[in-house]
Amino acid sequence: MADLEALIFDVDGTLADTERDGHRVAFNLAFKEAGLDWEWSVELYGKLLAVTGGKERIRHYLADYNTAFQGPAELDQFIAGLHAAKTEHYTRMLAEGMIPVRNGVKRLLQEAREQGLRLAIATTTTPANVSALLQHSLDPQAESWFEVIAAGDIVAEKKPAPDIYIWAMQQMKLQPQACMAFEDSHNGVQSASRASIDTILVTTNGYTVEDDFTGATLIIDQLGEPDQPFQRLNGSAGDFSYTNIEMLRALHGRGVK
Ligand code: XBP
Ligand code: MG
Repeated sequence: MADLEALIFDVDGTLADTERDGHRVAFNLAFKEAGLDWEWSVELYGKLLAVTGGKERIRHYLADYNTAFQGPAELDQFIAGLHAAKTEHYTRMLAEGMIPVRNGVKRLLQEAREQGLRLAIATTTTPANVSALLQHSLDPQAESWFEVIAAGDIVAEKKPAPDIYIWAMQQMKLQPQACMAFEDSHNGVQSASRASIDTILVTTNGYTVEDDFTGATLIIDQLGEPDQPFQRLNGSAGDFSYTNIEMLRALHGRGVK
């Protein structure tokens, strides 16, 4: 096995629990502002998450859940406009400090930096959302911690396609064997796995806990902290009770029994 050289992180659901009280709320604000009576409930949004990408998700909603809606002739433009408004709301919410990063995220990233591991992001969300989250929820300088930020429409096919992970690894000139991926969802695990990354750590959240994580190495409920152990849902974490770099190196080399 090649040495572990880089950690590649998903954003939504992984770095922060952004979907239910972040993206969903921002979509609804954008709909209301546009004079639409669409309201994505917590439950409906869970179903819509099957499709990644905000613009793609709106299109999916119209095709499968709101077929009566008579859209304008320029539907792409209409959806892009709604989505741009949603991004404005979402980034404002982040700037107001409404969404913290998940347990263990900041500590693990700091440890990784101290130990010379390379860091990247591979996400479906819009680049402006990543910048706002890193800056406001993690650290004002956090964007500079990541060598590559692969996001949104930079690739044609979003997760579960492998394109975004492949793009990130190409930018870093790294083979998948030297990388480890951090994900929270079925679509994310599929994407990393189809990009040939075979060490995938999943931290679940309310929307994804029932997902099929075939291809993941270890599934836990959170990265955890020394005083807040993770709960292991599948796979082996050995004697580790919170995620640190030592655990990641062991997982990568399959040293955890
Ligand atoms: C995240 C997404 C994104 C966000 C919304 O998936 O699918 O679409 O839900 O962001 P992942 P945008 O965590 O697998 O990257 O509206 O900017 O697309
Ligand atoms: Mg995710």
